[in-house]
Amino acid sequence: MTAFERYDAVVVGAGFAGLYMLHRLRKLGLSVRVIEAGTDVGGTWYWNRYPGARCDVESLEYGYQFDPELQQSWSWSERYAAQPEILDYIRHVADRFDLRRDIMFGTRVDSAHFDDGSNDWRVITDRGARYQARFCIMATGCLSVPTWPDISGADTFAGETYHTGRWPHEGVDFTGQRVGVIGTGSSAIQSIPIMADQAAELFVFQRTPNFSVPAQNEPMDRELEALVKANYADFRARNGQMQSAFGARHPRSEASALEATEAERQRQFEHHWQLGGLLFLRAYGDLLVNPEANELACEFIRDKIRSIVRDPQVSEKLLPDSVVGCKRLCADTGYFETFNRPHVHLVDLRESPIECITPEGIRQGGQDYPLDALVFATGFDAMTGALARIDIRGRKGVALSERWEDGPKTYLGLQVAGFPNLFTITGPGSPSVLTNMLYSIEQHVDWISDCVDDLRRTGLTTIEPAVEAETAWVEHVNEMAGMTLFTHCNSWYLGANVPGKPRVFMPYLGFPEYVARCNEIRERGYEGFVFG
Ligand code: NA7
Repeated sequence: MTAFERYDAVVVGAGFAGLYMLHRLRKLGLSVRVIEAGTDVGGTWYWNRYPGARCDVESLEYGYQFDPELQQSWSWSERYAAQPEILDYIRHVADRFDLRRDIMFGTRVDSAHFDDGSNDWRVITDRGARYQARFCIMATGCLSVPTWPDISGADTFAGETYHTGRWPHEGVDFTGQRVGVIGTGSSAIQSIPIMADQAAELFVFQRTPNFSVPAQNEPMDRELEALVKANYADFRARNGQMQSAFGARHPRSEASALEATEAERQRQFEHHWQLGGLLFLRAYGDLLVNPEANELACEFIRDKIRSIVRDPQVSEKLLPDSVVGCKRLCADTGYFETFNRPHVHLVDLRESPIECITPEGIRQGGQDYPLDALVFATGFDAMTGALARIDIRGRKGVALSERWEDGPKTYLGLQVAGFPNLFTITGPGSPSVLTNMLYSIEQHVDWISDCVDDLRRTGLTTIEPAVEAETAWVEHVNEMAGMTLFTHCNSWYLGANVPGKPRVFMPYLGFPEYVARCNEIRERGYEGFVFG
């Protein structure tokens, strides 16, 4: 058996989080090994190559801010960057900071075990590589494990099968084909208009109609870019004060939707519809806390759908009946318009679910839909999925899966009691997916780097949360979510999209206070943590 190769730190994942972590740890003089399943850097943006994949946070806000020169030199072509451009950016960063030489590509981590004797982590990969390191940092992403629903006959389908989260690198040409799409989440809503351009027939199998607001994407406004670049630090700082760490140019109105007149409301909603995408939810301060206020926004969007989709029977089926913003609001380009095209068909699974997949296509409601290709746009085992797929064991061999049997438990979303020196970048219990991911990633990486540096300088070996601090934090995360409408639907934030997953609201609602809290905790000598 090969010996364990020794590093100061092992980082799992080479997306935005893993790359910056590597950069920071190197600056501290640590030896680092990064392990990445993909054959290149990019994480989410490496895997999600489906047509139309695009970020819902503006490009000017979605890059790293740790390096002012990088920030100045890169130029985005659109208001919202598409996947190929974001991947180019990440590759550029990897080259610029010479990061690739420490990354092992095409390799998955099978296990990470804490060794009580040496206080080190022992990490073993699917290619038999063995690493031993003082720090083990999970940069495994929040949406990196695709879910394939358990539909009988799925493996008998004779045509090609795809998942939006695992799209072939060479792309797919659906020209002339009969294509079925299962799901109407963000990935489906972005890709359906483009697939419809190619396919001869497109069947959309919809279980839950979704809220979507046009992204209002456009070529980059060069004047705005110049303005932002002239004061980038200030622009970033203002974004950091927003509840979601983006969009400071369009702050949320503090007014109540319930107190406005009908005419005022229409104007305000229309203005935010024109701003586009996630900014729609900034129209009023109470949209995500008051069900009545929320319903007014829902009805505005439903009216938009009714006005866009010409066939009233189809538009009726597309009307969402839940809480807007409870699932992440989708940002589209021509989604509802696509249903006016004669070769695009909506199949409502609420009338009757998919019975089975056959070699020829999908059977639903006693009808067969013959297909040449089948696209699963069925989402991810979010936030905990990637961690659950690694055999992670802490002190005394206790498995993380056991500790998290009833849902993830962390302190600050950064660490787990009993798992010393294991860090989870944008882990469950941190603001992560409710914010601009780039902002939260950098904040976590900076905090972890400072922590590692503090440990080394003070000669301490390990850090982990005290159980009481972790318990209190988990309660606090739940309490914050409970004050909003985020628990009023079956979202992946709650794990509700994965059968059998404990229903726990995973991200932390409380940005930017969270950042101040992390900093204070460090200043007070890592309050709530214990050292070894
Ligand atoms: P989502 O948002 O989780 O959407 C998945 C979609 O797939 C959703 O419409 C689901 O319907 C549908 N789905 C899942 N399983 C089935 C089955 N068995 N039958 C029919 N339909 C099914 O994933 P996305 O990839 O679109 O987006 C994830 C995030 O990426 C997004 O929020 C952005 O932050 C970026 P359901 O609603 O569960 O009824």
